[in-house]
Amino acid sequence: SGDVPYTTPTWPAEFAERYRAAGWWEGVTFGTMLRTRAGAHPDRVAVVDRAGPGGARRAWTYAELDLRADRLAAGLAARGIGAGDRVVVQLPNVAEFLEVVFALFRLGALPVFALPAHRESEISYFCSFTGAVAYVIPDVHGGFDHRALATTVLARSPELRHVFVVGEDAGPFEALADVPAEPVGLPDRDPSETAFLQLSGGSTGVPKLIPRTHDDYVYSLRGSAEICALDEDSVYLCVLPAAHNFPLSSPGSLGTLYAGGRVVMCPQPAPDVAFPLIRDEGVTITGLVPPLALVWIDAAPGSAYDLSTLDVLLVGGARLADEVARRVRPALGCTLQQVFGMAEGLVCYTRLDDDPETVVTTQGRPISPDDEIRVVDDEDEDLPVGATGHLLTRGPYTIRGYWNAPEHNARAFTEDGFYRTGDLVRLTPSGHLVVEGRAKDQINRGGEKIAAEEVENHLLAHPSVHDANVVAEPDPYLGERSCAYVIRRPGTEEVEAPALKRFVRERGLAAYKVPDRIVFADAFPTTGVGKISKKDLRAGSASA
Ligand code: J2J
Repeated sequence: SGDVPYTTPTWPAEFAERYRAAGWWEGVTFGTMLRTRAGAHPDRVAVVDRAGPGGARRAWTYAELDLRADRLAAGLAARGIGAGDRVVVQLPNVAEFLEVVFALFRLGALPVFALPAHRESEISYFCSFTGAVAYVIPDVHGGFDHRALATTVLARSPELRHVFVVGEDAGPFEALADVPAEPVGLPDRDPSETAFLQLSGGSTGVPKLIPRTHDDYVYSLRGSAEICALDEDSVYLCVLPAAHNFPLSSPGSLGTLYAGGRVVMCPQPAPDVAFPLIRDEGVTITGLVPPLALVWIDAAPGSAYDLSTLDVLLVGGARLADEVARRVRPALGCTLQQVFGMAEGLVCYTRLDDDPETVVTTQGRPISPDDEIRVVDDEDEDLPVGATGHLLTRGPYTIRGYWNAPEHNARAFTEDGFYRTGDLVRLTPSGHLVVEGRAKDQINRGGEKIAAEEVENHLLAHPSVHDANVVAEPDPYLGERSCAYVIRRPGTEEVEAPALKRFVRERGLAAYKVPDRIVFADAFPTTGVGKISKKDLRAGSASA
């Protein structure tokens, strides 16, 4: 219910008209997208997982997924959940992920996409900030009891009324399997309205939420499906956490459904789980972050599993080293497609017919001819082609503002609506982008984004911490890991690194955000104007 007052800038009318006239925005909602596919090929399999009893295979056809979405939408409506309501969805890679999000899309309720790794700190924030009325969880995942987490979150979130559990034992909550009811007639949604809230990698104290519309996201799915050559025979293996923007849309599970293909949910990224699934399900395409690509490259030669159906491996989320890129085809026998994307919008791909050197050395070019790219200096002045600078972008599927964050929007967007990506890039003469670095205060830990300020705030909550700065440092496997430089508070009990890590974890922060390393210092290096220099910290100069 629209009782949370918020201001979210959207595309000015002249841009919306242009994007419609150009045919980018087709006026198709997610609800209609699934319905038309189910009508065209009801008996084709839409989604497969291994989450049946005892890990049994489940396969739902398009007709089944469509009906399940209708039935779940009816059951949720009967519980008072409706258009505009926010629902935090925290599910692992199971078929119900798609059932839930399509049910919410049909209701016009907004999924808020949480990751399975999120804990009390993140989830409570999502619930309170969005005024979420429901929270959807697995019972136990990766040895962690999400029902216990939900109990805590429920106590802290005044608007939260429902917790739905996917799994065998709902505990004190309602089993999602008991919710579905006879379908009720629901009006199709307005394609220009917000369909869901995606998470920003973020560089601020609290994560920002990204409002994506049916029109803009369905266009990015269509563009992605074309560029990745998806069709009804494509089988996409969803390896990364399903809610993340990359496995959701590049081309991801939703792009695969757009193309009428089959989504296979992979419960874990390890080769001994993923490789048998590739063989057994005839997987043709998948997407990985660089550290996982490296693990697969090392495991594939000599592995017992036939991976010959795999045509395309997308790699993105963090910079892929050229040397690793060169090893993809020899090791896995498939075409590498680099992808440089962001949940805020812009997605670049190398094309399947790009020459091999371009595929190995660039992060691709944008989906849309209407994606506007600017590479600028610190004063927002355009740089010549080939020079490295800040990437600004605007286009038919890049947001014009975060959800309910006016102050932050004023900094994160230019006055004329370009999103400041925080990435440092250069353009090649062919129009491909090369990611050279980052200006935002973030750690990219093997594709998982950590906002330094968020972690610093948790460290600062410790009574023995006077000051804290979190920066990236090189890691041979992850690319980057996080290092916290901490100044102890004089006259307090001398806290050590393990206790400080435990403190942060116990505050309910996702494990991947807990600093990999903590270094105690007496002072931080400063810049000429007396600000703390993260650049010098990264270079290792804190005085101890
Ligand atoms: C270097 N940095 C990259 C790449 C993303 C597809 C693929 C990835 C994401 C994603 C996504 C990179 N090389 N190939 O949403 O649809 C860094 C940049 C970028 C940030 C966005 C998709 N690919 N990055 O990673 O919202 O810094 O989206 O701004 O999680 O990841 O992070 P995120």
